[in-house]
Amino acid sequence: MKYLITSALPYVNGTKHLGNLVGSLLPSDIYARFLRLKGQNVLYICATDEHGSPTEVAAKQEGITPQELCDRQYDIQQTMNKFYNLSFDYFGRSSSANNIKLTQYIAQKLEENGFIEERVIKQYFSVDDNMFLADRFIIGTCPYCGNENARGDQCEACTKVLDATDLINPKSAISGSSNLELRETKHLFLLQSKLAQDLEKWVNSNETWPKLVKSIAQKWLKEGLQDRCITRDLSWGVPVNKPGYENKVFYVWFDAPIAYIAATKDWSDIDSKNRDYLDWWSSKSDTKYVQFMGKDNIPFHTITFPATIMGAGSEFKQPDFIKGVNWLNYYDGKFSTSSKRGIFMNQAMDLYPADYWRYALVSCMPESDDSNFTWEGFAKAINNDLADAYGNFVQRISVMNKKYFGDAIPDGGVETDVEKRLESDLTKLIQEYDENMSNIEFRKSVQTLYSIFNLANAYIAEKEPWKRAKEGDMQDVALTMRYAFNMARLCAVLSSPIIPETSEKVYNAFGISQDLRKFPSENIHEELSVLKPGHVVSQPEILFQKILPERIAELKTIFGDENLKTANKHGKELHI
Ligand code: B3M
Ligand code: ZN
Repeated sequence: MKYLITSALPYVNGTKHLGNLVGSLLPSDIYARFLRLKGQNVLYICATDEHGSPTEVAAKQEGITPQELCDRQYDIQQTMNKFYNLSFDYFGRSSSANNIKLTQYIAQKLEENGFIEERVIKQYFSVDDNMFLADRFIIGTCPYCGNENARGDQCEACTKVLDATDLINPKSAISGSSNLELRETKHLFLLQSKLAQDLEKWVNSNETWPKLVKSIAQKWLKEGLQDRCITRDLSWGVPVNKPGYENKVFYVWFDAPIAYIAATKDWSDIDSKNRDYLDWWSSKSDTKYVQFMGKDNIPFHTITFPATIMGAGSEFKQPDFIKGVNWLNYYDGKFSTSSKRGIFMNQAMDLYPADYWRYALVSCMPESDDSNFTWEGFAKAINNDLADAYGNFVQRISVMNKKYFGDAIPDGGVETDVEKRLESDLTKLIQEYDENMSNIEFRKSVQTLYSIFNLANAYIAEKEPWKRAKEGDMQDVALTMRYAFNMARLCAVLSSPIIPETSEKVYNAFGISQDLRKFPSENIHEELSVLKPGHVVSQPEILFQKILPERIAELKTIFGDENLKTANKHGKELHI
């Protein structure tokens, strides 16, 4: 069996915030790294999501072409991917030639199979902007609550879902012009209603999906599947391959998930390694396909994309597991790209190393419910878990060993009950960690990891090598040091999916070669004697710097804090 992993594709509309990182990019990376550590065959794919009216409008506002905007944003995203150590096998673009071809191919299959219908609808055309406006680009007065700035798809004040035609005094959000005309325009509709039964069967057959994911999918099914308009009057997007549709493109949510497949094809096309994307994507392949995303993306991945694949003839894989993540809030208010609230991936880059963010974000990952990012929580994760428990352990044993034995791991000593207990405690914890990681429950995984760090410290505390040294029992000190370094190796290996850069530092300082960087076997006794007497070790740099109270106060002034609570009450994320 092999694993195909995809992360929801980041939009190119502005810089991503930590909520985007925690929702899909980070968990997918951790899972990919964990599986590789276990020796699994993994293909980890992502891409930028480039199409849609927000891109077209943003480019227009900047006076550049959508292509130029996407090129720039792609580079920015790649810089961030590199900084945060996101280990994609391939990071593509939804605007790639392969995606255009594949999207058109799938649309054609849908049509051949009778799942596409042409319908004429009425839509606002902005005469001054010279374009049809997507619902969210129309603002006006909400007919329900009187909010004068309601958007055509939803009123933020009363949260009612709207049609643009519901708005009183509608105007263009782009130019402010109220010179709007309701014009007739024809579009292609995906007949999801015809697929409802098959979809329901498929959703219900997936017994291992997380509750959140299944309940969102079932809610949509229960409300009755609407046929979906899959084309738009825009010029930036995948051209519609049908006469009469020359000025239209496919809707961004139609082509974006297809880009998972197309990016895999891009990857297989890169060199002459004889790869075939269908080895991973064919519905007949032995791939286990796992998707990662924020909760707002769940309907598209459990209903509309699966419907697309089914209607087109089911030649491609459907996901086996969908990891949906709730909202990460910033002091109880939403992170938001559009309202520039919270911490952005590029700001975070300038503040702390990637591993600080990775670890702290997993510690507050909104897995079972929405959760909060606070600077206090961030500092606690770094100070307690990383600096005190892990970093300090690694430093202490290096310093002690140097003092008592020089540059190499010492020989001597006989195992005592303390070592036996360490082995059995560690065996249990590693099993628990393996289980949590395999079940894609990362918050629990990090708690287990912290227990493993603590176990290492407790071992040293119990053995008191400094006392034994004073008493002249250097044999036992040697034994303790040997166990401690082996414990440190295991800490580095086990934590590597979460904090890979730190593991690299420990590997380098302790001379841990590639073949010793694998997930431990069940024989923990053996695992604790991998680094043998005579193995040369050096002292690593300080692994983590503590975050002091003054600094927390400073960060709270820069980024805001709980005062945001009230200000953000209506601050709903704009999902464009
Ligand atoms: N770009 C939404 C998002 O970034 C969207 C995901 C597409 S996945 C095919 O939240
Ligand atoms: Zn309203």
